[in-house]
Amino acid sequence: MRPTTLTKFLITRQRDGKIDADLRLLIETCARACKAISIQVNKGKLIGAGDVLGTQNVQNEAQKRLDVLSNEILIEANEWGGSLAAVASEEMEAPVPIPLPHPRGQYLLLIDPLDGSSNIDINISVGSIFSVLRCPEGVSEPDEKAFLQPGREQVAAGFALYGPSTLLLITVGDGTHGFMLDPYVGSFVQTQSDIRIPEDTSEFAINASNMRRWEPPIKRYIDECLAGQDGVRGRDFNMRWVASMVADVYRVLSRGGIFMYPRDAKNTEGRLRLMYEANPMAMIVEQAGGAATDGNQRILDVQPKRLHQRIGVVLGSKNEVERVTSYHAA
Ligand code: AFP
Repeated sequence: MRPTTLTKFLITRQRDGKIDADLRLLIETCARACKAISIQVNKGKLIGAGDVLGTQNVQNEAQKRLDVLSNEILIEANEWGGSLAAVASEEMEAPVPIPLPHPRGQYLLLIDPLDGSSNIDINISVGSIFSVLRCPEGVSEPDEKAFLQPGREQVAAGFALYGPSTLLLITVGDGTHGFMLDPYVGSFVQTQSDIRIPEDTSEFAINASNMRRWEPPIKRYIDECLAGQDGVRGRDFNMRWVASMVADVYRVLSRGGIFMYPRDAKNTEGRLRLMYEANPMAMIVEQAGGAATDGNQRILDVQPKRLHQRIGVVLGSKNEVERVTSYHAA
């Protein structure tokens, strides 16, 4: 049987009434932009992808050429289609309403155009993350306030992973599905259907250099993992940390695991951004049978206060996330 392409996958969901034509076009446009970004990622030092440009983003982080290029590619790809009312990005302080003469649509797009920037110049996988919300009724000039919706309001979420293969993981609310770019044809072909994250795991992902800053429940959980079979867990654990959320989350989707970037004494809100990192990843993980909290509460229930606010993240295999959450409640 011929493989299912992303277009066929989306047309099928449109026919089933799960998505409308505007959302289908929006997802396809993001996927096409990710193909273009993938090509730039692969050019690496040939285009100075990791060169610092001397500018800073709203997070006061030095912008690299690929950060800016990826943002431009995603913005330009999405501004003329008519699906969107506005776009918000990690790389831009304020949301950008779709400019006239382009028609505006009913959706809001939030992007982390290049996740894992610290890995660009060492040739380690990076990615792009996107989240889709509905523009509130009657809002003709969407500003930051229009975007401040809890993650449970997302109608779609996805990320691209620019690794040995270029992958696209998406959900429109009926499971999480994986696609791989066939570079010979130029299409995303479905390779994973209705991904299920194992509820148990013996693999954790955390930046252990922050250990001295962790809150007690996190310290307790990691100490127990490190104690292995000699401790209360009765089994040994493995550790991974890529420093690209997209790569760590894809590993969790593929074989289970728990990914943690908790708030700590230095990053008291957390390091990861709620609106365009934690929320889309939380939807993707929950749709695959996993769980995602900030240590205390479900990430998708958090009411955002600011577009670029940060949050602690504990996500992945359901039983392990619930254990960490129970330690916070103890
Ligand atoms: P950059 O895009 O600035 O490299 O940040 C990546 C990220 O937001 C997320 O993808 C990683 O999991 C996390 O930060 C890595 O943070 P550390 O560099 O502190 O380990």
